[in-house]
Amino acid sequence: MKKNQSTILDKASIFYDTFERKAGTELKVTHYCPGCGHGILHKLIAEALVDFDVEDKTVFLSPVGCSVFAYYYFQNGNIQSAHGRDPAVGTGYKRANPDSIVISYQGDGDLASIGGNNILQAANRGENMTVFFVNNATYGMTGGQMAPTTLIGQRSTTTPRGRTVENEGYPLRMSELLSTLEAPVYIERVMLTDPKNIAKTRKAVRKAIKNQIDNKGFSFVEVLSACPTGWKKTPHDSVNWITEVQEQYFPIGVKKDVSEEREPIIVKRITPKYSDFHKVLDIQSLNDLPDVPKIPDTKNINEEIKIAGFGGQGVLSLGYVLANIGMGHNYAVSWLPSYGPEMRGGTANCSVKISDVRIGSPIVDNPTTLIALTKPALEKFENDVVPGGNIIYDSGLIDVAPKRKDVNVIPIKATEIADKLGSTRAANMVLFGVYSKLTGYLSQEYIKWGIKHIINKEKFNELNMNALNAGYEFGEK
Ligand SMILES: Cc1ncc(C[n+]2csc(CCOP(=O)(O)OP(=O)(O)O)c2C)c(N)n1
Ligand code: SF4
Repeated sequence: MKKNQSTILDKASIFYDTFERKAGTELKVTHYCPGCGHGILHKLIAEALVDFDVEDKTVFLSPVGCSVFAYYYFQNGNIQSAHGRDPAVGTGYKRANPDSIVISYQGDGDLASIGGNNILQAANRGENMTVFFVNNATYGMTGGQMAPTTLIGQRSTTTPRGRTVENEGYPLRMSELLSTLEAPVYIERVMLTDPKNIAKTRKAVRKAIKNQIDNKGFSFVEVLSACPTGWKKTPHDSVNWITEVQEQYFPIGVKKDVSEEREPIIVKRITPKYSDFHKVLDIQSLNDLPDVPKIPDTKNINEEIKIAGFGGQGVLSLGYVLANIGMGHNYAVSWLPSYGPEMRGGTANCSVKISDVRIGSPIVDNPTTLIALTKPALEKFENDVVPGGNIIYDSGLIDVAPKRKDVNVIPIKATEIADKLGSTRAANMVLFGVYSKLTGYLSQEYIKWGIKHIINKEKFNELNMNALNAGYEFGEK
């Protein structure tokens, strides 16, 4: 990236040379209306990022609103969040990448309305990020509806006769509200009206970014910004309206500043090896137990298992036991339960992944093995199984066979077998036995040992072992 300094009257190098907003076009101008404040604020932020030399580690969070297209202009990292969710997305990004610079750029609809709680919680946690809050007293993008910052008496498409206290309440002063919180470091309101105030905005922008570079915590700059289109005014009249009307209710100035006295918060990123996760989290690993059996070498596997049935059939616990035993074999695993609000009897399923490589997402869309314990479960997931995959189903409970011809279909009367062994509840262990025999990558010795320790209920041991053996022997046949 070419470097230039903002003192040179040139476009900051963090901006793309041309903007390809529409395929095949190479525009030199932004999409903002004449007189809109967004463009000026973009420029001030861009220049600060270049001058601080942090453009390569900056992530700009675009909101839903007129500035949604910021990613066409800034050539640093970009994330497009759902409406109002920048503070939550920024929190996640910053915590995973403490050395990055996170810029949350939000309109008043985005920040103070739909995302009101998001910003409040992020500010209250003191996330080390910089928030630019564009207060243009309207929803610009959607055509001028009332925003939480729309002034009393101000007309909008949803308050055609003007906002009233009786109907819509008072406009929200976000800077004042947030400055009552302990955690934020710096909160200032500025306005983009004239060179003097733009210079003040420039200073505030820099300070808010510098605070983040210095790990001081949460900084927030509210910018009174013109929306001539939404306000149905000329650019000139819009600027006058800010100083004559808007600023009366939203006075500019520093609302809170403890940047000098606040000690930097240095977050150390910990990246333990998989095998050390339990130590970091201070939980005991199954494999720390003294009698742990020999663990076979890991193989190249990528198992995606969906186990589905009703609550009470042991669907979730089968997945849980399976994932733990996979983890004991040193595989990366995930277990994602999904169930209705009922304690028993509602639909329940879980997704389990067991892999020799890192797992990006716990969601199983296309299982390599489906274990179905009810007819609705089989019908729901049958078509999702990968070609060549397995469908193991309880044929005592499900009276229709799967229609798929391109998968291995294994019917077993698991519940009936478990009943004969002493309890319906061991049906899940029968199915585990079939699965383990069929796939063959888990050690039987370890499975038996693991089940005892994971379930940890002495009185079920014998039943579970018998059920597991029954399934295993069935699988052999
Ligand atoms: C979940 C969701 N709800 C509603 C919308 C519609 N929507 C798009 S932009 C917007 C308001 C944007 O206003 P503001 O945040 O003030 O930004 P401005 O356009 O004024 O810069 C709304 C409600 C949406 N895109 N997504
Ligand atoms: S509608 Fe308003 S906020 Fe949106 S680009 Fe136009 S002037 Fe700017």
